[in-house]
Amino acid sequence: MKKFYITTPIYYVNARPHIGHAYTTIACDTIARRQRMLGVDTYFLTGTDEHGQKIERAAQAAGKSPQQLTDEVSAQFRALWDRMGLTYDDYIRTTEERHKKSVQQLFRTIRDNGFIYKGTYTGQYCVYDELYVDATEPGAPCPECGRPTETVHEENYFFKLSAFQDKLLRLYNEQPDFIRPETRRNEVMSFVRSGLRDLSISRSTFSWGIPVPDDPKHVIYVWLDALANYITALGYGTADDKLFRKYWPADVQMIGKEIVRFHCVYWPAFLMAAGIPLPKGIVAHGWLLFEENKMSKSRGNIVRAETILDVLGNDALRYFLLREIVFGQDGSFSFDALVQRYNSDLANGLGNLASRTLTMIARYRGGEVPKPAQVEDSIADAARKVIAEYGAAFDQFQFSRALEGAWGLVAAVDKYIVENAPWALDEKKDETSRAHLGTVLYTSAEALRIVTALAHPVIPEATAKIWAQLGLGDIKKLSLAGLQWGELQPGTRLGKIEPVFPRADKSAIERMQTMEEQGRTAAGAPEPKPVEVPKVTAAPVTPDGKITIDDFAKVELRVGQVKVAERVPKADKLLRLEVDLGTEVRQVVAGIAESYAPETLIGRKVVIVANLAPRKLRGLESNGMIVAASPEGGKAILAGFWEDVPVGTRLK
Ligand code: ME8
Repeated sequence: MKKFYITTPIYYVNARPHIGHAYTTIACDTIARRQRMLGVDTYFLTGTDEHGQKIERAAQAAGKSPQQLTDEVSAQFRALWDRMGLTYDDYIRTTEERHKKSVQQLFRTIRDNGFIYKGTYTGQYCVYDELYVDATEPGAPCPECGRPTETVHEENYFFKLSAFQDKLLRLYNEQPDFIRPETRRNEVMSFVRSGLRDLSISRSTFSWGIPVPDDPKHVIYVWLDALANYITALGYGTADDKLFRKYWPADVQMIGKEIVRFHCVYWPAFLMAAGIPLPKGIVAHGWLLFEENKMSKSRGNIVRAETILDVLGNDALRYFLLREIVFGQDGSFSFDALVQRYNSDLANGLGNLASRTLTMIARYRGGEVPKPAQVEDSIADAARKVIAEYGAAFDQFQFSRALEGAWGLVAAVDKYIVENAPWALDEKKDETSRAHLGTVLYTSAEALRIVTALAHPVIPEATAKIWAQLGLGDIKKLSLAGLQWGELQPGTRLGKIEPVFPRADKSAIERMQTMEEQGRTAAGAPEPKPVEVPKVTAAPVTPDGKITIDDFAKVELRVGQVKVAERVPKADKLLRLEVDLGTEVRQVVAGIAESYAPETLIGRKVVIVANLAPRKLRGLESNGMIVAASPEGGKAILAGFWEDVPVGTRLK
């Protein structure tokens, strides 16, 4: 039996899931479902990435232990995937014992094969991307995210990445499908051609990670730890490795485009060094944008899947993401577009075709599929073409094209029904009209069956209902392998007819927008944090992790006086302030609305981080940050002075 192994990235647990994560996971789920329907022995893996400095710091900031934070957020991801009915076969957490042991085994194997040595790393590191950055300047911006890098000076274990430059280039040349799409492949090839340096693969200045075997002062670099999940989940390097032997190498490893380098350079190099076969292909999709930016927890411009599930349901989210976005490219999300697509393709499209076809069979033929007098070649040929092209497009990850084709058939049948006017045929009562009516009803029902079967991996809930309404029983039993025109048996008795996609009105958009606004400001939400201690951690560090006085001096703290304070509409926690700094009046957006009524702040002297890069919160530009104590679980308390102090005075 053919096997198929598909993986998603494992998601960081520093914030809750959003529809960007759902996008990758839904795409993989859809592919996995289709493979299973084709009779292929399929294994689908997802999970969470729980180690590293970024998670350790997120836990600190949340006043939790790293384990506590990771347990909570990993469970949130999993609960959401379960609510969405995602059919993953295993959910790996990198803090699990099985993973740790297996990663250590991988490390040992690479070391025994001579690709690991000890050295000293001095250079820049981006904690946000957990990336060693090729820059010499302390605080140099990360080339990936633009955040200031931190200087790391540590004794580390190094991986001989430089030994793999030629082998990797050979791989990309000999196996062009190793990286898809082509644009990503070209980027990776030029990166590798420009030369590969050895890679530090351990850290020793924090402890939230997997200890290096035989040298537990070091923890394994989080990307080596994380990438290994794809094989540790299968039991690699343990006594029980039957899944590894059965399913590895992976057939498809799906990722977002920002983590291509890790998956297409480091990952195959680690595997080559360990003598493990390489995955057949890494597939990188584009970004989901919201309000013109990449949707991301750090920007705070996220949309939660739960909102869409509550208002329009699971299938609406799945269909929208796969139909609207050209896979591989960036695509914008908006509630307007979601509702429009839902109404046009699901409510008025498939939903309407199902209800009119089934209702007519119920009304004109007592709920029994009639025998057609002839095969309607125009529709049958169109259906055959769709079946062939749908599979081919799917295999190329062109979900949007596949669905467009299938919905082309929906439109063709709609037109066919209108042109043949079954309601008029029913009125005529003569034998020819009766036979013709049988043909029209059968043809419509058979086309509906085919679209339903093809669309099942994408919109599993509604298609299961339509399938049962067509009298075909449990769609899970359907094999896609032999799907062809004419299999619908005349005489099949329909099931109970119920609408599957009720039309959404304008209020759906408003409801979702309001839910998102509330969700963003609700407890536990990753509210953009205008109230926090200055990010001195982002400044360069000395070898023992302390910053120098020069580094602290980079943070410009000044006394300001609040001139204007008002609530930000629909944001429970935010206030918009105008703060006089002596030389200018600045707009600052601060998350202190729960602690202070706006009117109590007018005239108050506060501490402002004056040289913070501007950022937007709820569309308002915030030029600086107000300093406050943020007690765990409590409300923010503004820093202030007992004595009077002139506006604009610098704190140092
Ligand atoms: O990078 N648009 O985890 P992560 C599309 N732990 N996809 C998006 C997206 C968006 N706006 N935002 C997130 C990590 N994603 C590492 C991976 S793998 C060994 C370790 C999806 O939580 C997309 O798949 O930052 C992206 O690659 C992934 O989530 C990043 O999730």
